[in-house]
Amino acid sequence: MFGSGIALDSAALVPECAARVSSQSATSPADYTLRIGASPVEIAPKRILSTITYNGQFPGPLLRFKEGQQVIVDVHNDTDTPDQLHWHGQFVSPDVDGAAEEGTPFIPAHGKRRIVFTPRPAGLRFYHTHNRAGADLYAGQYSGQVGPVYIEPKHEPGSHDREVFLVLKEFEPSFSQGGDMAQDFLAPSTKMKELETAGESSMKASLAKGLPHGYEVGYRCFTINGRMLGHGEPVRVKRGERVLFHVLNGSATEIRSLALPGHTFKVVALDGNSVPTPAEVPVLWLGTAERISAIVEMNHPGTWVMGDLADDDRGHGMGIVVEYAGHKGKPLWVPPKPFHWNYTRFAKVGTAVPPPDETIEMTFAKENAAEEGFNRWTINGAAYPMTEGIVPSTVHLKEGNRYRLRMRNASDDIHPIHLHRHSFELTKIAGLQTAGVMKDIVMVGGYQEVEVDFTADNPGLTLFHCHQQLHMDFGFMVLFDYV
Ligand SMILES: [Cu+2]
Repeated sequence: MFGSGIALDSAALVPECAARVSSQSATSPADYTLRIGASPVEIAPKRILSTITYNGQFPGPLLRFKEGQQVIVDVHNDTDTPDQLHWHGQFVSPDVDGAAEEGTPFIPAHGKRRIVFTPRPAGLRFYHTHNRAGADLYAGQYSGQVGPVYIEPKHEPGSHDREVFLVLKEFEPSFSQGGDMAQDFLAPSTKMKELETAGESSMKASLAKGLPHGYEVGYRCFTINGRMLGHGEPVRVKRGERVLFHVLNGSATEIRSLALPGHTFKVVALDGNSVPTPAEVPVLWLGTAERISAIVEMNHPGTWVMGDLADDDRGHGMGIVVEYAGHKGKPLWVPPKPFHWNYTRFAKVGTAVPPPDETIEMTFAKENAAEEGFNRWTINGAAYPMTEGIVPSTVHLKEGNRYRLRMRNASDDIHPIHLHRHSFELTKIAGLQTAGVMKDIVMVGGYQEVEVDFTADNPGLTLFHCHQQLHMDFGFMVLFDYV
């Protein structure tokens, strides 16, 4: 389904042809223009905050591309800070991908960069800043620099009446010590004893030395499509309609849930990739940067709150009203029955994956409050250096080989783990074998083990990291290269 003749990019063309493409690209008008700049965002009447956005709006504009058809995007940076714009989930070159660690040039402060690439693969992708924020809660993904991308496939399966894009996002962050993140929603729930023992004893030792818990980030306001619950346009539907929701968790740090009382979601794609077994679920769960495409059959007329399961977060705005034609009145929320999120529900049935050419072992660990009160994160004992330049790669790939990443989480946090410029196949989730689900982010549960397989088919520096901003900024990254 991937990597085979979907599109030629300019690098694959013969040299003179490539030169013609790039000279055309230099003079042609851009297909899209994005401007990075400070702007007000009105999340509710008279509730206006100032943040960095794309084109003065939140979320950033929906960019619709056609699979395999080259696009030109001009990015202007009206801020004082050089920026990186990452094309999340796309198979682009390191020069375009938008990660300083891979060597992508910065979009200079008060400058511009023209980006030319061939969008692929089809499906729901997104773009966001890839700047490090560190302790600055106005920077990186704490800002409003998030926008959806939809890459239209060559053949769209037309089993829905219309599409609705939802971008979930928190604002007004602040530091706290200790958090209240949902932990018990993942299935299977199997934990590994040795990971738990390692994590607990390291935490105990740190607290015994008198250190407090490392910083976490909390938020005051919660929005869908930039508006707090009840303050935006409702999703207006008709009975019998089949609405395809494209949901993007644009959070810097949080895991989100979403339910619509009296309705179920038929999940058709995860991270933009069609799943082998579409299945109906009452609740969606999305780690930071995950996307879900799901069809809802509108067969339960009324006025409903589609919102997060956490009462506090929904109460502070994390929801949107769904209103049937002819129905007015106060939107109703009804909590769903307990439900566990299991990626393997959408997997290929009765298939085993072949063994990989090589397995890359990774253990994730937390050094509590080790970095001026922030947790330091390590992969196999090493934290990624917090420097601006490129540091040497520590994982070396051979083109064409199939790799298995065996990820062992020796911390109690859930980590949404992301691989740039490639998709991976989920092959084992907390002890359960699986196949066929293609993603670019996977939540690795506390003290759990997850395995994903990928083919090294896109040469160049490739960043692997936890997508939780506070984790990636404090060591939770590693760079792959091709040898
Ligand atoms: Cu993490």
